[in-house]
Amino acid sequence: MLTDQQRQDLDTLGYVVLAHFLSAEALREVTGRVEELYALEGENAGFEFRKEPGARRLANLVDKGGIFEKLVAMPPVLELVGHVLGGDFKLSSFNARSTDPFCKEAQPLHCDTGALLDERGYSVCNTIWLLDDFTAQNGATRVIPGSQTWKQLPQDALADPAAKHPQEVLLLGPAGSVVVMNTHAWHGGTANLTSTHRRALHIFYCRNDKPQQQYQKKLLRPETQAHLTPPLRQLLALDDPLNDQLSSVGFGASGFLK
Ligand SMILES: O=C(O)CCC(=O)C(=O)O
Repeated sequence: MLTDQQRQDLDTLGYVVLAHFLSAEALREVTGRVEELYALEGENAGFEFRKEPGARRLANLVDKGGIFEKLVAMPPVLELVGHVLGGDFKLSSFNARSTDPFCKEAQPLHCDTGALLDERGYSVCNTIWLLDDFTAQNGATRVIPGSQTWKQLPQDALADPAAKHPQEVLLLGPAGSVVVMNTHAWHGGTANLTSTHRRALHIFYCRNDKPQQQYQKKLLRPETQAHLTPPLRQLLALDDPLNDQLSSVGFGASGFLK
């Protein structure tokens, strides 16, 4: 059950931090699989979505391990996402992002998929799963609290969206925590001043009337699709004709944002 404080934080700040959400064992399993995938995929890692200078990326994670199928459908997280998006949402994409050691560049502030609050309300909500402690030195995500209501994109409002912003707050917390964030709020990764990677998962949800950032039906192998439970098929919009129409056109037949 959502607490009043969580509701209020999502409504006013735009985010909630669930500290130590994953057990130590689950965190080890997830981190182990993520490192295995970085090693296996090598130069190709992230190709289903995009590559990014200064960071390692993985994409299409529902297809890459049973542990990830569990993470997309965690009831306490879905309840918080549902508070932002209403009852009517689906998985948009599932990625990993790991800021490189000594990566000097902060990401520009952005809203996910460039989406603005519309007449139906909010349409995008991301969840950031901390696989390492997020500290003030290692590239923690920054967010401008309250900016989810501004109906303006940072690239249109700021001379330099990559510059430090006077209202920015760093999302800090121990490994195993999850941040649920209304990603109409301006946010982005920051520079990593340390000698180790800063690793995270991004499980991203969107309202059902929007295209998926990664078209699950196209990206998931048939053998993965065959064993998914009906609730998971629904969350991934595998049997939703509206999603087929939106996602194959919205982000291209290959299923990822160009
Ligand atoms: O990994 C992070 O700290 C945030 C990344 C992000 O916002 C993005 O890649 O769109």
